[in-house]
Amino acid sequence: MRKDDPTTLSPASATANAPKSGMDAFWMPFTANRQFKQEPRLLAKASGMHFWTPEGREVLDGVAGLWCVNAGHARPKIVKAIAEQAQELDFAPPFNMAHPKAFELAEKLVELTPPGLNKVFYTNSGSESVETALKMAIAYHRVRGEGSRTRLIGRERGYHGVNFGGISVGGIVANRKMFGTLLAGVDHIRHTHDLARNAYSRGVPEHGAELADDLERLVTLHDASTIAAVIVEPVAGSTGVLLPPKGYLQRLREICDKHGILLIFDEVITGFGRLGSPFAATHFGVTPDLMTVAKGITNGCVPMGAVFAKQHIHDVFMTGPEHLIEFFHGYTYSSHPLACAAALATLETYADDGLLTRGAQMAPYFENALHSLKGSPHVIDVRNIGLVGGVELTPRPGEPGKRAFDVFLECWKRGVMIRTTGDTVALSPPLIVENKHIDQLVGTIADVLKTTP
Ligand code: PXG
Ligand code: PLP
Repeated sequence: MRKDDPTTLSPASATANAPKSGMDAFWMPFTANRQFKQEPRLLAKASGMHFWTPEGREVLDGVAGLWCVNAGHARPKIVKAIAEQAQELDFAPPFNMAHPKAFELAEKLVELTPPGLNKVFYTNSGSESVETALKMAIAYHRVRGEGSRTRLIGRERGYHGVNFGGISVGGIVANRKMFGTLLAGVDHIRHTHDLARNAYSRGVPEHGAELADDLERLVTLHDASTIAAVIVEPVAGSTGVLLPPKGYLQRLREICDKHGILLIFDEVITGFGRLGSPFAATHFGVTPDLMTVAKGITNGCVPMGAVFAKQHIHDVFMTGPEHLIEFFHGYTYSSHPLACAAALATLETYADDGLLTRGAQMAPYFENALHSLKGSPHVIDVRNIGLVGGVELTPRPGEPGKRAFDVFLECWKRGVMIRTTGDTVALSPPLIVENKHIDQLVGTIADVLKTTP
């Protein structure tokens, strides 16, 4: 009998407490299902900075839902737009047909993106945006006669969603190891996390721009003529909030230019104001060739994602007979009317409240509050930029992630929702956050750390 053969293991229900009734059928994503179903954490209502449980307990949202509800919950313009759109046009096929709001939204979006990124391809999630961008990159080289450029380069610790392309270029071991051989022809540059040199940096760390030169190593290994694109998160979120060292992204851009490699920024988290600028590309003054977004594009209300492409990438596809499809790719729900309506209202809400730059105003207070956790039990680093924070804890010996998860559970009990990844606490409050919310968020974490073994 093989120990790892699942058919030889006893069913969970025989060994663990049974799930609460009515909770059996739903296999939850990225969740410790058995733990959750014994002690469920349910949300029934949300408004502004808060959730409420079915019992009516108020919970402060320290993570904008899941890095997406940037304007806060239940914003009236967005709610109204979705309701009206459902009445007016519930669905329109996106292939060889369209509806006006898809065009209106694209025009508005490209007013916000860095100059040059002026074509929009719609998807329904960050994961789909990543697959779309990777396919675009490979196809781009092929249509311009460099079909040998098929290799994709990601970065260790990167998160690019959960589909096969995304986990292949991604660098989070747990998301990859269960899923076989993944995509062929992928390699990774080194991650940039360096506690020894950069712990407790405020904003971007001083040391590590030279880590971008790792791309030169891969160019030497594989030859530039085989490489289509490099994809990175400008600020890595999911892996535990890792900021780019000063000058790193500029250097990556230079190396890509030198070798004709496309640079893809995955801005699923950093897009739409998270860093205090509309996009990370704006923030760092580095323009990628392709940029993926999702989450904040609709304030999390309706699933939607998008890929922004430079004009010349789009244009090389626009050859051949005019009646033929130029790019064989798209989703049933690309440019869904409800998503477009939600996104248009979201952009209006961001503009009304100045939210795409409000993070920059709030950042100093947020930074000081977060760094007050230096010296709290278990804390080994604090990282921050705009309205993103990471607080790294020492793992308990032999139990990676458990200490941070216990902090998460205790914060939830005390009315504050945080997010943990490994042993890092990640914070990304809605961009409408006020000082008092920051005090509550950080104060609760500080208290919880004092009593967490
Ligand atoms: N790229 C990046 C950079 C992301 O952060 C995705 C792609 C995938 O998006 P979808 O919409 O397919 O989930 C993401 C999503 C976390 C966490 O705990 C972060 C994400 C998703 C789930 C959990 O930090 N980011
Ligand atoms: N699987 C089947 C059998 C389909 O017919 C389709 C779409 O028509 C898909 C998958 C893809 O679905 P979506 O376009 O929603 O990604």
